[in-house]
Amino acid sequence: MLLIPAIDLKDGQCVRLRQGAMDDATIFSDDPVKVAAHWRDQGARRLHLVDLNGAFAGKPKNLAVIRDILGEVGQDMPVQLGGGIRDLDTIEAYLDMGLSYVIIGTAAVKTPGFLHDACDAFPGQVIVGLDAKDGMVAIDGWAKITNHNVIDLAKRFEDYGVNSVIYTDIGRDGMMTGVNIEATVKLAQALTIPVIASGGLTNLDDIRALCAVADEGVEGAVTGRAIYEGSIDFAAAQTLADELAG
Ligand code: AMZ
Repeated sequence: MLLIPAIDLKDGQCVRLRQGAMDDATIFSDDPVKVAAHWRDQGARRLHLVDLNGAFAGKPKNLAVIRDILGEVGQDMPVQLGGGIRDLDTIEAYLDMGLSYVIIGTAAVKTPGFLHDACDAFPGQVIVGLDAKDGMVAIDGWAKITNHNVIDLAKRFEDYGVNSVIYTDIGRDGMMTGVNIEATVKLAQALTIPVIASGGLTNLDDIRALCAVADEGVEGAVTGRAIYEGSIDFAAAQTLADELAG
């Protein structure tokens, strides 16, 4: 079980939102490069980046700091990034900068042909981000809820050759109310590709619950507020996950 620390970028700073609301941001650091190095030093084996301004704008908005983060840690661990990725040139530019995986959310829903092309052009490097409220997929920085069901969409995308799906329960994101294990497992069971859980991870009980369903196809979990507020010690949590897997 891969525990993936998140750095959500808003105006160049490392923040956490609650349920995706931009006007409810807690600033954790104005030096995201230092934060990335910290998680590397804590033993992270992958890093999750979100360009929040980019997700709302539909194009990259935190390029300078993303470039700096990749320069600092891109050689040490794979980095995945989502937010505002809508065309092949942007993907290519990010991968050239040292990014390992792109996360595509809105564009996967609005222009599935683009997702298909991206999977063909960059095999193994495209992750789909499906962010859902009550099982329905949200787009455009979660400002819009579509009438697409998560499982139906994910099943369509797995045939394109996407690497994995990151499933975020928006209602739990940043709320410290626990991971939605049931919905995550249901999705993983419906798919042949791995699912990464996101949203709500709070304490070691979440880690234990996730490890118990790893065999269903739950490959990892993104953690944000818990590691910044200290309800989880990142290194201890990854160690526990490794012990439970071993
Ligand atoms: O918190 C939010 N409002 C938010 C967020 N964290 N909105 C989008 N995102 C993330 C998704 C995914 O990783 O979880 O941005 C990525 C998708 O971006 P896009 O631009 O492809 O929909």
